[in-house]
Amino acid sequence: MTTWEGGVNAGTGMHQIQILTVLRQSSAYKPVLVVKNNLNPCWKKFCVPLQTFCSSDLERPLKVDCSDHDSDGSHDLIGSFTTKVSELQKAAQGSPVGIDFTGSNGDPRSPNSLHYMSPDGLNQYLSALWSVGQVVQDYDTDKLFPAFGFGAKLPPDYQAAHHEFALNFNPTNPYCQGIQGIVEAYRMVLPQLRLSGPTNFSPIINHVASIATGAAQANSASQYFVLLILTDGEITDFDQTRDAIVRASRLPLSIIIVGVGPADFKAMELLDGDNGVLRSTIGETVARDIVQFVPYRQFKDAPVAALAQSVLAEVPNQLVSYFKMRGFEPPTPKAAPKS
Ligand SMILES: [Ca+2]
Ligand SMILES: [Ca+2]
Ligand SMILES: [Mg+2]
Repeated sequence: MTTWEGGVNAGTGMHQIQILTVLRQSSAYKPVLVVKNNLNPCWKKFCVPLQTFCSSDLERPLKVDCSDHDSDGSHDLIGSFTTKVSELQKAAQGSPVGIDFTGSNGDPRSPNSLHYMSPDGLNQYLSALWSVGQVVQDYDTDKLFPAFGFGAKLPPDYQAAHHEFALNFNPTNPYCQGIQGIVEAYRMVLPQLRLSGPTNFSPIINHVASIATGAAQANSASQYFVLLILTDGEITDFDQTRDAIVRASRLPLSIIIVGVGPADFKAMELLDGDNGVLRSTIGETVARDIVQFVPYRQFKDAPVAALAQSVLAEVPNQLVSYFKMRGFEPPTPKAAPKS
């Protein structure tokens, strides 16, 4: 609401100012947030059912007005903007998670599969997701994670493999509540999937990159995305993936790749770029390193702190390098109120 400060007749002390925010629903205005007698309002969170908010249409244009409230009803418009729920969802994007459901992981019904569910309700993917997810979750404020699978054929027709499907089978709202929510979605859909191939990373990277592009164009330093990919590491589209990473290296984005199982992770180490700068297929180098690779098997029986250290070994520096590249001050954590 940057328009607010310049627009309001602030500081005259002539009258008490009320700020009224309204949302337009069809032709009717309905005040949803009111902050009284405050020139520097802090809006409270509010909940409205999607049906009321936008008739459950995520693409429906919404107009948000901010007005100075006058008791005679002639509210003065201070500023406004239009948006839609799909945009708001992007703005609120948590850390996206991608899970590898390709055939190289083994048939989930076979005990050799990385997706084989043991009688205690766990498998290698879930163990890795739980452990790494706890680490990442602590850094996410709203704990809403859009979760995707890739490389499986889906019901009802089981035709082509999908390279990015909502893990909860709800493409309009792929968000899961916490790591627990991702685990629940995983358990629900796993028996319905047919593992397939090829093993493509680039579609999900490009999707998250497009969201990060939108955030970067907003020209504010407030948003940074961390894409978490869990995979057995046997990538098919290595060239498209490195091209996607080189393109994404100018965006507010980091990628943490967690290697599940015992596979050869050479390709993942190349993407990580610790032993040599990653280049695109035409030889362009990354603008900055945005990938961290974590071989989960090395941390399976280690203390959580060791895993956390590895998972977060590079992200803080990657974040700082982004803000430096853009000439922004990195966001500093709010100081705790002095007691
Ligand atoms: Ca790296
Ligand atoms: Ca690394
Ligand atoms: Mg595979």
